[in-house]
Order: sequence, then structure tokens, then C-alpha cells
Amino acid sequence: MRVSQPLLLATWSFGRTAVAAGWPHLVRPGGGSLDAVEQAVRAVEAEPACMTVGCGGYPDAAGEVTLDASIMLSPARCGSVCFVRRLMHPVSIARMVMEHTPHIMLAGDGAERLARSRGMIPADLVTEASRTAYEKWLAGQGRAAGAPAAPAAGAQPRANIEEVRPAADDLPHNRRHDTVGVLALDSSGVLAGACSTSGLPFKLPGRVGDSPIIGHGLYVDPRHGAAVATGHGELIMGVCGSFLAVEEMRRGASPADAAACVVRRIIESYRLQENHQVGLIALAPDGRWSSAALRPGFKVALKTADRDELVDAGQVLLAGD
Ligand code: SD4
Repeated sequence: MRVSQPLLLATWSFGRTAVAAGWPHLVRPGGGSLDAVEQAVRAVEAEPACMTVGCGGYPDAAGEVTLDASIMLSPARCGSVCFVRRLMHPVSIARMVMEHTPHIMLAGDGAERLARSRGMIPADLVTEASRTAYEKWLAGQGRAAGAPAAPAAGAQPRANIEEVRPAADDLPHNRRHDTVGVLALDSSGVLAGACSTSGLPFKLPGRVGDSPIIGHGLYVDPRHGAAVATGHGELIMGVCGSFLAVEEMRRGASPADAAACVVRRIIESYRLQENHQVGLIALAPDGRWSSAALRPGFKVALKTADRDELVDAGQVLLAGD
């Protein structure tokens, strides 16, 4: 058995909440990287003040909070859920999909049915703050605050929901893209990753981003490494961002070069807007890790036996506000 120094990494400043919650599960006897990433993500999902993950996340354009998450140990052991509307911990449902079904991904009511059958208690995901943010956004769309954005079945639409301004383009880039993504390496050398998000604020109903799609928001291959992404999902999805990072490590790249390669591929592939942001963490099986971002502002929470800090992205490839 390989002996490694335990390590936890998580995206953004709320990653500190994540690594603090995950660490005891990483180092306790009988624990390990899988429990650590799940518990780390759950801590952020349960935090209503975090408006981009779990309970209290920004609603979609119809006023509904919809959650996506994934968890992964290897290509043969991964699970994910999307469009979860009534349960606070999609990461744990993703783990149920991985451990208790023959599938990798469940959506919407099917994911919720599995979770309820295994004892998960329903929760209201809309908080006072997320409702207020939605009403403010809706008012900015030229409609009366509180008016339903989505028409009742058969009714004349009050406004064309396809014409809403996409995903709060008026918010600065670092306030729009806050998936919690966690990577762990335990003392036995086992890698794991998990991520969870409410997706882009005020997204079109039904929109699903990179986070629950294996290889896009998250990828783990025990032989070659792990990667997790955050930011504008549509940019990450078009280049299979997390898979690409791990594939680069498989070909011999360092975690720093692998993370930068993904961000460069995004720069080459899209006409980027000033408020676009992507951040990526890459972790090698031997514990070397690095991060890269499209623009300044991306941070990584790091926890080891002797370090507990928030560090800036290792490489930032474009200027930004
Ligand atoms: C997504 N990458 O759904 C995720 C999360 C995100 O603001 O951008 N949240 O695109």
C-alpha cells in the first residue's frame, strides 16, 4: 500500500469551510478521501450564506433553485445528479447513485426519488436572500417583481422566458461562478473528488452545467490524477475541461502545465467576454498539485497536516477586474 501525506484542496474562499469539515474524515481511522470530499461539499451545501451552492443558491429564471453535483474515485466508480430541486445535499445523492445503482447519472425527480427512498429529508432551497436576489433580477428584466416568470401550463406567457438576459451578466465574474469543488488524497494514496453547485444565477430553467458531468466539472483517474473545475460551465464543457487536465497528466504533464493547458484551450476555443471566468485545480497521485484560472480572483483552500490556508491561483492567463 502506498503511503501519502493527506491533502485536501477546495475551490474559492468558502473552500476553507469545506476543507475544515472534510479534514477529520480524511484522517480518522476508517475514513478516507471519499468521505472527506463528500463531507467537505456537504458543509458548503448546508451554508445558506453561500448563494452559489446548495440551500440558498441563486434561483433559475423561473425562481426555482436547481442543484447539480458529482463525486468520483475512478472511471468505474463515479456518480452524479442534476436538476435536484427539493433536497439540500446533491453530493450525497451522487454518492448514492455511485454506490447503490448501476448508473452514473440521475436527473430531477428520479434522483430525488432515490434519495428519499434512502432516507434523505426534503428541504426548501429558496431562502429569503435568494428570493430577494431573484426578485431584484426579475425587476431588472422589465417585469414586476414577484410575477411568475414561467407561465402556468396552457396560459399565455407574460414574457418570453427564452429572452431573459442570460445568467446575470451584470455580476462581476468572480461573483457568478462559485462551484465548490474538492479534491482529496488520503494516507493510503486514494484520490477522490466531488463538486456541487446551483449553477449559473438565473439560468434558463433546465440548464445543466459542467459540474455533474463526469469529465467536465470533475474527473479522477487513480493512475494519473484528479481535476475539478469551476466557472462558466459552458466554457468548460466544450473542452471536456477536467478530463483534459487528467489526460495531460497521463501524458506526463505536471499539474501546473495540465491546469494551464485547459485554460489555454478555452482561450483558443471561444470568443471570451470580460466577465467570463474559469478556475481549475489539478492533483497528481503523488500529491503534487496546482491551479490555473482565466482571470484574477480564483482561490484555492489548502489543508494538510501542517498547512491551512487560502492561496491564489498558480497561474492566471488573462487580465481581469
Ligand atoms: C456551472 N460551473 O454550472 C458551474 C457553476 C457555476 O456559478 O458557474 N456557478 O456552470
